[in-house]
Amino acid sequence: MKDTIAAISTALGVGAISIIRVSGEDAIEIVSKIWKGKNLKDVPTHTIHYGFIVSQDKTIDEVLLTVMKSPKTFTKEDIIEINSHGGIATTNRILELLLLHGCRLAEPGEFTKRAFLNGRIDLIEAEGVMDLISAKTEKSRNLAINQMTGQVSNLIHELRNQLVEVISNIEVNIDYPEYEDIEVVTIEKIQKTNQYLKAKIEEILKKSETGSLIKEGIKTVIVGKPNVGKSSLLNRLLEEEKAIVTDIAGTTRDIVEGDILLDGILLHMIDTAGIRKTRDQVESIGVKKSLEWIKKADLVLFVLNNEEEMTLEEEEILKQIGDKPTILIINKSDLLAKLKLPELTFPVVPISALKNEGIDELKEKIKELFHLEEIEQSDYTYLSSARSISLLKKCQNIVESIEEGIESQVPIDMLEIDLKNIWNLLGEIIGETYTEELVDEIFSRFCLGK
Ligand SMILES: Nc1nc2c(ncn2[C@@H]2O[C@H](COP(=O)(O)OP(=O)(O)O)[C@@H](O)[C@H]2O)c(=O)[nH]1
Ligand SMILES: [Mg+2]
Repeated sequence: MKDTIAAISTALGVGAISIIRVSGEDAIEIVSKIWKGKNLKDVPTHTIHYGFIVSQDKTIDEVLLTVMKSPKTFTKEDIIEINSHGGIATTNRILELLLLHGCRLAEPGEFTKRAFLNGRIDLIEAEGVMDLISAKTEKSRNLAINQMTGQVSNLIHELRNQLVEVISNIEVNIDYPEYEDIEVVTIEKIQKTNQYLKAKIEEILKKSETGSLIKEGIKTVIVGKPNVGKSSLLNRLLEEEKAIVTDIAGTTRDIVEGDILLDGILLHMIDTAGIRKTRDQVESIGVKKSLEWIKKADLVLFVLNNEEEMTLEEEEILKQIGDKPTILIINKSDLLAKLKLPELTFPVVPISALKNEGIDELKEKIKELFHLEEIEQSDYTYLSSARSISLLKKCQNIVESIEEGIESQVPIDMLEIDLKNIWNLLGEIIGETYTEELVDEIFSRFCLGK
């Protein structure tokens, strides 16, 4: 980790300002080689300076330079940020000069990775940084900022604090086995802590579903046979002419996608019609393909045509949807009804995409299905990464086995092993213990320069 790294931290393109970031032991020394202005070694930390980036006495750019000296910096290393003029040529030239004088090009997320490895932030907070950058909605921004600033980590710390207490109690018990009543007291303590863990973990996991919803949005597929009005519906939902509506069956060729916000939650919609490629398949609904899409979705909008009877393909798909959240949309309700619905448990919403009727009712039904109105405005402390959720689920399993263990009078030192396992798994969530592969995997998903 001795390398001094450099990267462009702003989006590369034409813009007023670019920021090139340098971090590492030699940051000040390397930047000094291409800098004309105050001596950077002498300036106080966290100060900003006016000067020039130069190469062999030629001026490359007029810049402002921020000097942040170790250890109170994002990476805990010396950091210099060069605010240059924007634009591809200048920005790249400055980066090039830095690399020429001894910097290494940073890997994606390497600044944040150093912040983590140097103990400045934990793994949940690092994931929060990434989520904040990729947040598309106000709700997901809220979620990310709470994660980044440690509120979510605190949930884990609280659980661990309870564990420490009971584990140390067991240690005492093992050290002084001659006090018989200590054993009874210890079992009681374990039981109490375990009940606490059980309730808390359950609560966090339940809330985490909301967290994923806020973070990932609802992936929605619009399925149905050609000409039922899928593209028309998507247009209505998007309130723009994005999907091309046509009265020749199956002529929508492209996968048409679009996002809308429902109560601040992103609904990402895909008109699956574009997946049918060959002309002779036009009349078929593509049972297999549709089911593949349905499998990947969080929500299925199944569109039927009010003025036609159901086809075998449609019945087949409905049979196989299972418990996937689904809304049956009876479109063309402005026309004479010929459709006969079999007994079904799915909610049904009649609409007319043509006349723009029933669209609000559909939105309401979606909100109801995902309990969107129940998402609390004030509390955005949710565990939201798949990684941490799966670790917490492992904790939940162990908690259950401890519960059984107490009942079947398993020796205390066996219970202690389980408690310590929970402690370790919780440690993995915040990144107290980690493998190199995991860390590489997490940070490789970051942007360059972050
Ligand atoms: N009468 C009526 N026609 C509709 C309605 N929705 C769509 N259509 C018409 O049905 C045809 C097929 O619509 P389209 O959205 O392209 O269907 P898709 O093949 O499922 O994407 C077009 O001519 C639309 O104008 C509706 O609610 N009522
Ligand atoms: Mg279409």
